[in-house]
Amino acid sequence: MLYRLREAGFSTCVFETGDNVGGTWYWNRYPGARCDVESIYYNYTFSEELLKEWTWSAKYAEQPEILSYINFVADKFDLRKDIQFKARVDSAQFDEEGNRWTIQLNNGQIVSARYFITGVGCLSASNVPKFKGLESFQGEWYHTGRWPHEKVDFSGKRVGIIGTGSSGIQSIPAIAKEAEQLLVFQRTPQYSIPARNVLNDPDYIQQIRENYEEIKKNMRKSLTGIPMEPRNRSALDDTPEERRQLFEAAWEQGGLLSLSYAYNDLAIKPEANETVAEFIRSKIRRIVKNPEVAEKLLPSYFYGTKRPIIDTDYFETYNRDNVTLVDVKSAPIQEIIPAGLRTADAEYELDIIVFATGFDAMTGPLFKMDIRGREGVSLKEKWAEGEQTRTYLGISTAGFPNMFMLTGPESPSVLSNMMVSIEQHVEWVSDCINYMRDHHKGVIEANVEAENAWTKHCREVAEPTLYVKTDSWYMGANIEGKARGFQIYLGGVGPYRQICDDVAEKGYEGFTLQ
Ligand code: N01
Repeated sequence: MLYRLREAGFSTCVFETGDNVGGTWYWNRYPGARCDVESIYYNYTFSEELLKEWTWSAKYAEQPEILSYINFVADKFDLRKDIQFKARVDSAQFDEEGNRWTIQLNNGQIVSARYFITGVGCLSASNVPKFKGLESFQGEWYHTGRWPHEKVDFSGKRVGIIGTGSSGIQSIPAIAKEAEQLLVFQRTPQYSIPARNVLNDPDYIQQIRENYEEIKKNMRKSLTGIPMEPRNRSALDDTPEERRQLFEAAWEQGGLLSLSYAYNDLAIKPEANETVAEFIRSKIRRIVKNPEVAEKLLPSYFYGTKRPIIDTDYFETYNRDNVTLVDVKSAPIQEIIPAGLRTADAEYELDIIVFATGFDAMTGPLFKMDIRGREGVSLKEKWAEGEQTRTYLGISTAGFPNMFMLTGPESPSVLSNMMVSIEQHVEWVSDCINYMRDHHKGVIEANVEAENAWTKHCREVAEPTLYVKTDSWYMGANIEGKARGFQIYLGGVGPYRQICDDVAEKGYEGFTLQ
């Protein structure tokens, strides 16, 4: 966003809480952290030079490599000179007289800007559950999304990890290799399939570079920002043996979409979904040697309705002697005690607790700032009314003129390759601001009718799917007291881009420009 606005001649300043660039990849430094989108697609595409000059070492890049990439981009375009680090935005208020935003930082600085753009991410407000007694714990504790910069030494330690989402499943095999004992406190068993990570072959990278224009086009028009489409066939049209063979091939291939895309109705029909769910359960039963442990690891929600997880040796890790699975669904964690934690039926001594307990997703990062639009109404108040987010295109919201949310709620964001969705929003927002300048306009605001129609459309797209039947962070269900509702646009990255482009082509239909 900074690069584009600067290129267009706007004076732009970025405020960043951290002391360096990287966002997600700056904060999530836990052992085993890596991206679940293939590195060749998890790129910026705005500069050909970048594509030529950077070579990804592996199919799925690890966190340190992605962070180096982001630093490389920041250096190459000299971005840091317009970024203030260690500067958190506490509040942003729209001033209706001057049509400007007043932005207040935690260091007391106050900034006035015509446009206010949030690039706060969807999964940046880490969630440490409010366990009684945490402050009394005498060991060390960490959240995966706020991992320290120094190496955490697990050797010789009894480590407890709470949570088995993507972060837990990535870190459990890595921590198990170091710790003396690892206790995994699992509430909901998860589906996970092998990533099958490999080093990138130089010939393959060359081939990708030569064909990148085509690849980029396909990424942009795809459903998820990854150039793959679901197989156009119902799981129920194949025989059990045909399905087994197909799932087996997908399992061998590994990766984020191979199983989800094996058939086109896995996210819609419960009976179709059950075929893939049972296939993964059969794999878990086969991999985990202790049948009692295997049984506890069997998931039962609809596959794919939480972010599919890909792993390296996750289920195999339960065959290690130093790893114990503790079911905290049947006996929930009751409190943290000085020596460890207590569940409903036992006490566990721990030196280190790792919270892999996720995030207050989508709205959490926005609500950490006190954002106030017309008449001093806060975003939090606005979205509390009617108990759901309301946006126009997931980019803007009525009553908050000249504010844009990159990958905001009700855009495809986390259901896609974030790089593609981020770039699409950046292009759209910078084109819009350019348009405003070229047409001598100073204020743009979403109309309430357009916003209501978009929000309704988002719900209508999600409603017939199985996503809405699972308690997940997509639904806001992981945060106590948070309103339930599917917070992401499910219509797909390509169709969504078309909708946004059409709005722009029609002179920003659904917005009022003054
Ligand atoms: O968080 P999660 P995450 N007692 O919310 C458990 C992205 N990501 O950080 O399911 C006990 O998925 C909770 O249990 P339950 C990706 O989009 C990407 O792992 O609520 N347990 C669950 O097991 C992902 O989806 C990568 O019953 C409690 C876990 O904590 C998103 O980030 C890597 C609990 C939280 O899982 C979030 O993933 C990592 C309690 N009180 C993350 N509270 C990539 O590969 C929560 N839990 C790019």
